[in-house]
This record gives sequence, C-alpha cells and structure tokens, in this order.
Amino acid sequence: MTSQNSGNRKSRLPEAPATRPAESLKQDILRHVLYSLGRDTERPDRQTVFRALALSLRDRLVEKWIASQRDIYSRSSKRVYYLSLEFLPGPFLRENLIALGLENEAREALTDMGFGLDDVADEEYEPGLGNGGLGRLASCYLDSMATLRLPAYGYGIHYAYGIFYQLIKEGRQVERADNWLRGGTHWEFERSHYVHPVRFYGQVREWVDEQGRLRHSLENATTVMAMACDMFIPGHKNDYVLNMRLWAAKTSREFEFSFFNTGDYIGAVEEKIRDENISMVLYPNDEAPEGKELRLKQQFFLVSATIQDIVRRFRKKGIAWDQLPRKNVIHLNETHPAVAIPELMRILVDEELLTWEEAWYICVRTFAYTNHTVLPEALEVWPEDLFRRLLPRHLQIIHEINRRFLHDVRRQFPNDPNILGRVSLVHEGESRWVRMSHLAIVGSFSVNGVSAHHSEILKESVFHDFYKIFPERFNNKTNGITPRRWLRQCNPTLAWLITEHIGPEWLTDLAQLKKLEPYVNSEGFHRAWMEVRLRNKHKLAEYIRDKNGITVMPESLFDVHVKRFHEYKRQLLNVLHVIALYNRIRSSPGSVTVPRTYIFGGKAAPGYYMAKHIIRLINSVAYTINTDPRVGDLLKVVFLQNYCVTLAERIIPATDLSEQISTAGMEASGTGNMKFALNGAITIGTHDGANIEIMEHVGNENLFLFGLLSHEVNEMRSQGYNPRLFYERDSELREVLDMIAGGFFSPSEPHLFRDVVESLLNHGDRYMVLADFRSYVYRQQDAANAFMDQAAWARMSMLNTSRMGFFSSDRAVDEYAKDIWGVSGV
Ligand code: GPK
Repeated sequence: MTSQNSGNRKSRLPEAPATRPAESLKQDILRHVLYSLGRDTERPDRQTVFRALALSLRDRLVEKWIASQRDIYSRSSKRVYYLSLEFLPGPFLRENLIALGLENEAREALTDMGFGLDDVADEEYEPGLGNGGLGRLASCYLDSMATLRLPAYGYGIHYAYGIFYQLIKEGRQVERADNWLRGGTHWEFERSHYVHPVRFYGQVREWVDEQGRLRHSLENATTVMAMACDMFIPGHKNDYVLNMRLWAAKTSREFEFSFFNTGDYIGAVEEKIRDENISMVLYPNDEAPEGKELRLKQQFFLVSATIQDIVRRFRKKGIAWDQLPRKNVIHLNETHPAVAIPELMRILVDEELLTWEEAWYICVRTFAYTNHTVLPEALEVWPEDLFRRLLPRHLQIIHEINRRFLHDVRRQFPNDPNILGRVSLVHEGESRWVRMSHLAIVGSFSVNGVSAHHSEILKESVFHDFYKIFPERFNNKTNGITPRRWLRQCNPTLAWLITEHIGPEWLTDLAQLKKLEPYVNSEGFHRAWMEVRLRNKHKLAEYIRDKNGITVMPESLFDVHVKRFHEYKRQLLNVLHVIALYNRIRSSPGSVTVPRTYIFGGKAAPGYYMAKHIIRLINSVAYTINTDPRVGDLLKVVFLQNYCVTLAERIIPATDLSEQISTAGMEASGTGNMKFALNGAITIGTHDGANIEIMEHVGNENLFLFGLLSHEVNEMRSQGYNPRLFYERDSELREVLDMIAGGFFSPSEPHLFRDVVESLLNHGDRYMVLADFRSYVYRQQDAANAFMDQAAWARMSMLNTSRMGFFSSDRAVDEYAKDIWGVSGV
C-alpha cells in the first residue's frame, strides 16, 4: 500500500487493491471514459460506459492477439486464410466477456458505477456485414478456429453500410440505411498507415524481356488503396485471439497529390468518393447475385488486398514458392472470392516469373472451396465483357486455365464431346459468361458441401461432371454453430442449469451434452427445464408487447419461422396453414384446442418482389387474425421487424416449434435449425439439408418431418407437376387460396395478393407449396397434440438439446482442419 493511500483514509473509504479484476476493470473503464472518449467520469451515460467497457476489453484482446501471433510465427505453422465477402458477428460485448472469463467482473464493476450489465450490453449495435446463413457461418467458424487455437485469419470487407435496417410500415418492408459506424468503432483498430494498392481496368501490355520471355503487365490501371481494419476474435478462455481483417477502400496517395496539379479540385474529390465507394455497402441479396460491376469490384478488392497480405507474410520466410501450399491454405467461402485463383496465378507468373505449370501446381494445392447453394439462380456468373473491362489480365488467365483444363477433359472423356460445353469455365451462347463455380472447382484441391444431403446433390447432379473428373476433390463438412453464442450467451439460465448438472466442459466439447440424458427422467430437472423455458417465453412476450403492441400468452405454443425471406424457404406454406387454422376456429369453435403464437421475422432482398409481397401478406393476415374477437387467445400472429443476430438471440431460447420447411433439395444445410434444437425447440421440417442429420441424431420421434423427399420433388417435376390438382382435391386448401385471391386479407385492395396465388396455381408453383400442404397440416396437428402433453414435450425438448452435440462448429472446424486444411492448434 502506498503512503498516499494510507494517508488519505478520511476522505474515502479504503479502496480494494487494484489487482482485483473487477476493480482494475473499473479503473480501465473510467480511464477510457476520460482519456479515450473525453467524457466526465462523474456522470457518464450508458452509451459512454458501453464504449469504455468495449475499449477496456479491446486492450485485453490486443495483448493476447500479439502473443498469439508470436506463437504462430515462432512455430512457423501452416496458416489458414478464410476469405468471405460476409461476416455476421453479432454484438461482441457478451461474447468477449464470456471468452475472457470477465462476465462477473464486468457486472461487479458496472454495479459499482451504478449500471446493470444487461442494460449496458443492450447499447451495442451489431455490425451487419452479412446477409444471413453464409455470413453467420463464417463468424461461428472464426469463433471455433480461435477456440481450437488454429493459426487462422478471417478476411473480409469493412462495409460502411451493412445489411439494411428493416422497418415494417403498414405491413410492408421498408429499408433504411444501416449506419453502423455512426457511434464509432470501439472493437477495431484502423491501420491507416497500412494499405495495399488494388488495380482495376487498364490494358494488358505484352512484351518480351531481355531473357526472351513473354511478359504481361497492366497499363493505365486505376488504383484504389485497401486499408486494414482489424477486429479480434478470442477463443473460449484460452488466451488465444484471432484477427478478422476487414478492408476499407481509400483513395490512392498518388491521386491525392495529383489533383493539386490539375486544378480541378471538386472533380478530384468526386473521383476520391468514387474510389471509396467500393467498400460503401453490402449487397443485400441472398442467393441471387446482383451482377453489378461494383460487386465484382468488391470481390477483387477483397481478394487482391488479401493475397498481397498472404504473399507478404510468406516472403518474410525466404523459402521457395513451391512451399506455399505447405505453409498456407486459402479457403473460399462460396465463389464470391474465387477470383483469388487467377490473382495468385497472375502474381506467380507475371511478377514472380514462375512457369505456368509451376504456378498452377502451387495454386491448385493452395485453394479449397465451400459451396453453399444449389439454386441455379445463385450460381455466380459474370458477363465476359464486364470481366474483360474490369480485370483484363485475369480474364486472359481464366481463358488459359480453361484451355488447358478442356484439353485434359477431352483426353479423359474422348467419347463425350458434350461434356466440354458443360464444364467449360466460360459459358458460350448468345452471350458469354464466366462461371465462377467452375473456376473454383478447377482451381481447388477440395470442394465441399455443407450437409451430407447437399454434398450428395453436388456429386449426383449440380457438379456431376466435375465429380467424374475430380472424384477425390469432393467431400462433405456438415455445418455447425458455436455453443458459446448460441447457448451459453443467448440462453444463460438454460446454460447454467446444464452446467449445474454436467459441469462446464460442454462449452468446448458439445458432445458432453449427452450426459444430460439420464436427467430426462428426473422430475426436478424436468420442472427446472420447463421453468427456464417458460421464463424465456415471458421475456419474449414482453418484447413483443413493447415492439408490436400485441399481447401473447407465454403458455401458448410459440411457433417460430425466422430466416431470410425466399420462396424456397416457404414462409408462404406456413401462412397458408395459419389461415387454415383460422378458418377452423371460425367454422367450428372448439376444433382448435392448442393456443398458438406464430412468430415471423426476416428480411427480403429489396428487389425481390415476391418475397416482399409474402411479408406483406403475413402482416395482413396477422392484422386480420389478431383483431378478430372470435379468435381470442387461440391464435396470434406476430411479425418482428429487423431480424438480425441480436434479435435471434432473443427469439431462439423462447421457441417451442422451429419451422424448417424448405422444398426438399433446396436448403443446402440450414444453421438456424441447429440453433433452435440446441436450445430445446422441436423441429417441424422437411427432409432437407441438415434437418436429415438432426433427425438422425435426435431421433425420428423427437421432431416432425413431413413432405416430399428431394427425389420425389424431381420426379414429380419431370412427370409434369400440376399444382391445380392439389387445389381442386383439397377443399381446405382451396378455401385458403380463394380467400387470399379474393381480397379477404386486403379488403381495401382486393387484388393485392392475387400474384401470390397466381404463382402457385398458374405459374407452376416452383417450390411445390401445394404438393406439401396436406402433409404439413397433418404434421402440424401432430405437433399440437404433442404439445398438449407437456411432460412428453419437455422430454422431447431435453432430448433435442442433449443430442445436438454433433452440430457444434468446433466439430465442423476440426474436420476442416484435419481433412482439408492440414493444420492443428498451436
Ligand atoms: C447460401 F449461397 C448462399 C448464400 O448466398 N447465402 C446463404 O446464406 C446459406 N447461404 C444456405 O442457404 C444455408 O442452407 C446454409 O446453411 C448457409 O448458407 C451456410 O452454409
């Protein structure tokens, strides 16, 4: 104790020694309030306290990150680079507190300052740098890579505007810009001194050097700078921290100097703005690429800056280029960053002067590719003209890759000349398109799907020709989710109950949840389990009352359908059933006995007419039902606006029934399905994606599967599916569709929802909604019956949680590390 302290007793109570973690955290918070945020420490507001706490945690993260980097470096480990145009990390505060083991300390420090941790955490605005499943998967995987201590780096784009903020106005989706940086960035470090040039456009110059070699260089290119912004991803209580490096576009220096000479000041600034537009906004399309030039620029921007980073680190080792694949693996999250393949070729051939054969040998051993969708409209293609204009040298390289590839294929399949057109990297027809998935497959040593079912579909149909050519490249890695965020953080009371019974090891070894099974027969555990779940439902009911002004019964069956709006995900099928229930209530009171609360949430791409129309239909149906006095508490329909990670964390722990009802063969995996089941919700779903594996793990008796199998979907289609037959044969379905078409839910605009019904009856019902309607209705009845027996339902719920161990992202990432990347923890 210092003499100053001991001499100061009169004026203050003795403070606890500053070594106590809670006290030292409090001191750090106050220091940041004053010195980093410039606010009075006497009366900081909640937002200021949140920021100061975030900065205090960033201090701890950066120390651990430096140490982790030194470890990787000193061991000369093989590195994993995970390239993704999207990351959807969600709010960081709680996750970082849990990972650093500082939750209690933070609570104590804040209480001391007169704040509650929950209130402070609610101040955080999440970075929405992704659309949905694909971006969220990337973030779960970074969490697991950190927990497994893998020498890994996430690379993406620092969009100034993330996914739009969704408002529901008069039942319609309205998009608002998501200015997530408005409040400043307290989690990241901007490396303003640390930039890479990225070059677009220009012309390729061919020339012969003194050694007589044919050389290629780009002339008159436009240069934009990529500035690194680093965010830290800690492993779970292991002192290990990874970096997610996001690139922001900055105008080039040369340019800033040059405009002084031209005298056109405003024109120069306009050009600067144009350059910096590259990282301005995330494209809000899920599984339907927009095909805009700016998007291809974004892809190359990420790729070029990242490859420069990778090459810079590799060069420091001073070893030969052929060692690159032994020291690095570059993972492509979908085809969005696939232009990395020709970019690495360009560097090796044009700049490092390797032969084509040497360079290609290196490339194909360096890249691995994950496919996330089989929807034909989602398979990325670019007009060849656009490619030539923006990336002329890369197009030449793609042509050369293709020429050599087709040459080999011709030799391998001399009797199948048509295969060449099917597998070519360039689609040749009226117009020519570069096929990014073909490029990714040809340039990678590994191609994986994201569920067992999806990976089979890739081999059997979508990429069947490639499977014949490269059978050894194809493999499956079933998706997983991080149990830290998707149980421990979003459902702390359930997590606590679990830990109380089986200890905390499940947090990093989810298979341990199996140990809960003996407790499913314990009455005490039953009761506690259902109490926790009911409390979660109470909290969500309060939120619904606050936000939507609708009172829902916490005891009712919470039936939840949250995810992006897309026709294949069939929110429409759900609402058809809701209307059928409504009709039953009206026509034969007493026939519906289980009260239900339907909860919908999700964004539609702003240009996706039908998806937005379905949102509007759901809101209209909700209004009709919620205001019909005959319905009372039996049925409530709620649309929660702006579905995002933060909202998912509120909804999932309060869900009884999880809707996973895509047309069989169309959902690559799903990860929402896993989050719900892990938290004890029961799935109603189709035989699609990871639902099938969830069924295999939790048992067929503990979920409700229904509908056509994917081969039946195909057969029905090829035999000429006629949706009208279902309409004519099924009077309940007919009544529902007639009501929608006749304006029952839109009395002031009777034709409003006609297009929706038309798409089903007269435009082929591409997603087989009508074909699956009857079996869905039956399965929903089974679910309602099961819910009536609360003890049996509780049992199903507990068995779901206890059997979900396989779906941890730790398991998934471990498989990637062992089977694809060839890396292990440091
Ligand atoms: C797939 F292709 C895409 C895409 O552009 N966006 C996206 O979120 C999803 N996905 C699939 O739809 C899900 O089935 C899958 O679980 C998820 O990616 C992660 O693999």
